[in-house]
Amino acid sequence: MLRSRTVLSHLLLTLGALLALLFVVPAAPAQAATFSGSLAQGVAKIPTAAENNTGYDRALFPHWVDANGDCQDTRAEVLIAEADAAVTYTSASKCTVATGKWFSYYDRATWTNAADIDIDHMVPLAEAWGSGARGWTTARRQAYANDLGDSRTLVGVTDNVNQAKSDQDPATWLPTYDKCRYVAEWVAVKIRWGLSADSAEKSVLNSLRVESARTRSPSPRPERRSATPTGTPRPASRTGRPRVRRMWGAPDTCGWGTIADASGPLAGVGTESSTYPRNR
Ligand SMILES: [Ca+2]
Ligand SMILES: [Ca+2]
Ligand SMILES: [Ca+2]
Repeated sequence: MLRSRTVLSHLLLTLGALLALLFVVPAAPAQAATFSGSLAQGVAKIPTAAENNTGYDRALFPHWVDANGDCQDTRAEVLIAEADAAVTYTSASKCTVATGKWFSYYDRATWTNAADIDIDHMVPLAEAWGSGARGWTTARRQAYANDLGDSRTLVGVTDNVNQAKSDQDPATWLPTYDKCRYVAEWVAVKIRWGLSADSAEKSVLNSLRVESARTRSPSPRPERRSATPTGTPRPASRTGRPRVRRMWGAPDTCGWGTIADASGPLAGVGTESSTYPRNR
């Protein structure tokens, strides 16, 4: 009797376990860490919200920091990563970059003196503040301002072009060249950091996306010789692949590719330049 009761309770327990397995609620999938898609999908993914820049102060975004403690700050790390030729340093300690070779895609200018290159926050700090960063911790704002985790967030460009751009978004400022690439990278950064776009900005992003889809022939514009101070052609890419210059109006190059969401561990902090994806 005792034995059969034990067997029965065993059976009931087993049955219960099986039922529990059948009805177990699967854990909610973790939020997607990466995204990819067309520019149209990217633009649609950005929430529309009024931009409020009240209270913005550049000091709220600590930069340039030296997150990995090798004495090279974020500016130096980007200069080293984006250089098309070996860099030299201002001293034997190799903390500060002196010379190299950099191509500024906004104006298609090439520079060899690091002092002529500014590291542009693709989505300016004030723009980020007004598009969601006002609610972040200082640590997150520092991660944003020093993001070495995605080559699109920080871009080495001609210093006076960066100063002309200042805090503007695409509604009021676009580079002379490669607008398609610029807008795709702008969208990528906004998605990566979960930032919103104001309605004027959204309508420009949408109009550019329509324009890029409508244009069928991505015929390159002739280059201005004067735009390249050194007068030398750009070298072949280090990977051996031909350089693809993303043109305004080229529908196949307006996608925003794969974007890693920066909502997880603070992106880019401590990333060494050797792993920093090159911004070409
Ligand atoms: Ca460093
Ligand atoms: Ca804006
Ligand atoms: Ca370094």
